[in-house]
Amino acid sequence: MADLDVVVVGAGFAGIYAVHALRSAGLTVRAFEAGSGIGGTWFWNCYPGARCDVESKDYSYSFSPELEQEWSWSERYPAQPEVLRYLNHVADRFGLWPDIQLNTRVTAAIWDGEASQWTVRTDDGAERTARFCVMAAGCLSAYQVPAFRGLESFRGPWYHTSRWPREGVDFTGLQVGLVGTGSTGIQVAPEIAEVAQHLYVFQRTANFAVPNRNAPVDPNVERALKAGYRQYREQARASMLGVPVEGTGRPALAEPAAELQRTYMERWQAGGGMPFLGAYTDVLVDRAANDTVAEFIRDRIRETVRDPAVAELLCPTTYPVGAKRLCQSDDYFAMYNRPNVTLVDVRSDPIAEVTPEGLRTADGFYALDALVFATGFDAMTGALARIDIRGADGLPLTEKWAAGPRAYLGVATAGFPNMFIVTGPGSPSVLSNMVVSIEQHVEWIRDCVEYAVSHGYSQVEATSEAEKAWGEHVIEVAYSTLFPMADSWYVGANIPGKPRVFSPYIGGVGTYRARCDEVASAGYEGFVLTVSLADCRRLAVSVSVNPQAQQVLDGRAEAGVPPTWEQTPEEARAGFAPVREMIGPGPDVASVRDIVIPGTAGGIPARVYSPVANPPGTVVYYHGGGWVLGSVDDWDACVRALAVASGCDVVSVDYRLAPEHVFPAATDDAYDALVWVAAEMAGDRPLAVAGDSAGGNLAAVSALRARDSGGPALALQVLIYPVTDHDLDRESYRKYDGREFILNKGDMAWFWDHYAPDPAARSNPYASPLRATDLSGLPPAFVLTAEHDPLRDEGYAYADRLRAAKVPVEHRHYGSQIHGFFTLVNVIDDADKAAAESGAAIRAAMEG
Ligand code: N01
Repeated sequence: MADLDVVVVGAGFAGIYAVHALRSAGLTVRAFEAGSGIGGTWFWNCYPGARCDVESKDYSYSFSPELEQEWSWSERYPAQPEVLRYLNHVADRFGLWPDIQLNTRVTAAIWDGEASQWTVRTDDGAERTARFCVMAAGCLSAYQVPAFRGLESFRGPWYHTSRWPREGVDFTGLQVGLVGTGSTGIQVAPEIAEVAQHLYVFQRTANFAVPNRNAPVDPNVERALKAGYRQYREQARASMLGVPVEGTGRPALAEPAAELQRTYMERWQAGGGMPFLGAYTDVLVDRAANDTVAEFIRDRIRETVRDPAVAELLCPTTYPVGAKRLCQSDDYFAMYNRPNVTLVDVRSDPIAEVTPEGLRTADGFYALDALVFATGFDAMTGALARIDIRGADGLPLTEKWAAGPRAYLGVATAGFPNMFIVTGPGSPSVLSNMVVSIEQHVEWIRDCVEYAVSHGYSQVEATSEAEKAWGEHVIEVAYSTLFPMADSWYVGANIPGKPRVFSPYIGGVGTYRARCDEVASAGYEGFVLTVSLADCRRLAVSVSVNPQAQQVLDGRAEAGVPPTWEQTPEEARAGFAPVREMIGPGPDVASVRDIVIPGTAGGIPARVYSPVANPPGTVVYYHGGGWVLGSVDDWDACVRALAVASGCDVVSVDYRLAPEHVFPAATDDAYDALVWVAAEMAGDRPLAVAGDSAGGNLAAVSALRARDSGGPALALQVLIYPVTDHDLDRESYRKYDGREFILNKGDMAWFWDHYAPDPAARSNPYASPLRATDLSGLPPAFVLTAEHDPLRDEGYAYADRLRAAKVPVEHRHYGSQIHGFFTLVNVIDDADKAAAESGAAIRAAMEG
């Protein structure tokens, strides 16, 4: 049993909210944070001038309306200390501290498939196990210092902005060198210039920057915002960038020049980067449109910086504006008018080495007392690469991502079950307001974990196919824009040797959210949800019976329905009438007709359900009832539901029943019907077999017989809590021995006694397909099991044997359901869900 439900790695904006959200869902959670305080990015980046470039009203949690109302930001763009105060307030307010462990770096996370849990190691030597692992380690937390020759010989102190001493640094009267002119360098430079004797800025690539126009928050504006905060947040969630931005809705290239300049100037005066990039619809997709913005900003730089040569050096020309993060500063360019600031172009005069006294370029030497690196991060993947993460079969994440990160929806990666990444590569993350994206991811992950736990699944894993398709979509969208044209950290270009892959998803926050919601409401499409048998046993202790199923059981108890094994076959068969009445009619199907299939032992009655005119395939269905009970009439409702869900013709077969006709009569009829449907009905369309309980047995056996007899070819076998073996000495039989859960061990013994009175016959693989020596070459399987079902373990065993024989298996386990629930449409909601899931599997197999 795992120590925890969830381990969260990191306690920044993402980790903090993950602790709150998962804990509120009733899960046990622990977050490990390497820092001595919470805040992540906002803890580490405490360099002078650190300030958020998203407005405080947007860069704050929306999950709690009370928090939203009670907190007041002092400035339009919050400075680092204020963001940190806010996050500490959140941790206090929601009592999160007991579940956050500071000063603890996660060093390894190893997946244990047998136990369905992660083993998480930390740098204090401790080890914890958790069923789920949420990586909230940050997109920009693995800082990078360039490998300059001689750095270790430097006599003065050097600093990376992302590991700034908490006590601060006094540069008064010093000669300081600053390497890096990204968002960070642009913020820290004016602060250093203010006190240093001289600041040398070593610039490799000039950066676009627009003003912040930072100011104190006007209380009237704040009041108005808070009065309509909920609607405002909704707009943010549906927006492109996670911030409602008002654009003109027109392309820049269609705009008259004067109007264009007026729009840009208005936005320049108002401050902020997003309104600039969102002003026109074509700015980020058309280079000529982009040039109109670029040239506008270059003109402002030329206007501000007095030395024309310096101004030209500060004008970016090699990439489209916005393709690297658009920087924001009110005083960066003006700083170059100070006499104590020198811009050094290390593109034309590259840095050669650091010496004890300073920094040498190819053509010059700069004596320095201190060096500051604002050289950025191994973004998006660096933080995870620094943890030894190993998924199924011990595969290291770094190996899987050697050619670039791959993650379905940016939230999960195939081969790493139960691991979620908050704002991972393939999600909007760094191209959006991070807080909005973090909240969306955390809530989605919480819902997914809750779904898995409440349905009794112990493993949730993205499929490689879904991951591949999503990755292709991310790239396709990226290459329809100008973003990939810059050598930015978005493509990993800032890290020598890193594969060039555009990581974030640029399709927009609103679009992305809608896709994630669709995936969830389709039962986590693109994910495989399974339960290990070990977990299944463990969960059984805690997973209670579904309330609707319990009502059915209570109803039977009240009516005094005796166990099947105490009845005669005739009595038990008659018992279906009240059940049919309880279920009522199934869904309408366009056409339903009864036929008689010529079998080798005589006519086999069957019913054909045709939901549409041109179905993609045909399914042959075998009802349950222990080979003794049941008929197409008794199974009418659930077969209708399956026909509707699959969109396929379904032929429901009334095979001969025992004890009048013992083994192999039922399987002979089942196989004869299949052969006939293949020849006479299916035409060129694909064919599948399906069945529940004893009908699941007949479906599995028909698939075996089709393989052994050279046909017909099958696209899928749908095995709903199938009987696969006559051994009644399994844990699930022991558990339901004598307990009335629709089916119990005594009932199954009774069924076998009637179906195969000769005990030797029961070991025939056409009676107990689990006993077949070879299951290879069988069609793909969709296996459904229920928790409170004596047949649970043999369903698992068959799915495992099929997998071992390299047969693709999709296994769904209904963790709170009882045997027989599939037939109880209109009574138990999960029956409709199971029909929908089986139907979807059938449709997918038929279509491709
Ligand atoms: O890092 P960066 P950052 N020799 O990678 C230069 C967020 N953020 O920390 O462009 C010489 O952008 C490098 O040069 P080049 C924001 O998302 C937000 O500034 O590679 N120079 C570049 O100039 C941002 O995008 C806020 O040629 C070297 C700089 O170092 C992200 O964090 C504030 C070099 C790195 O720029 C990262 O920003 C701060 C070398 N060997 C950060 N190696 C706000 O919210 C690197 N460089 C306002």
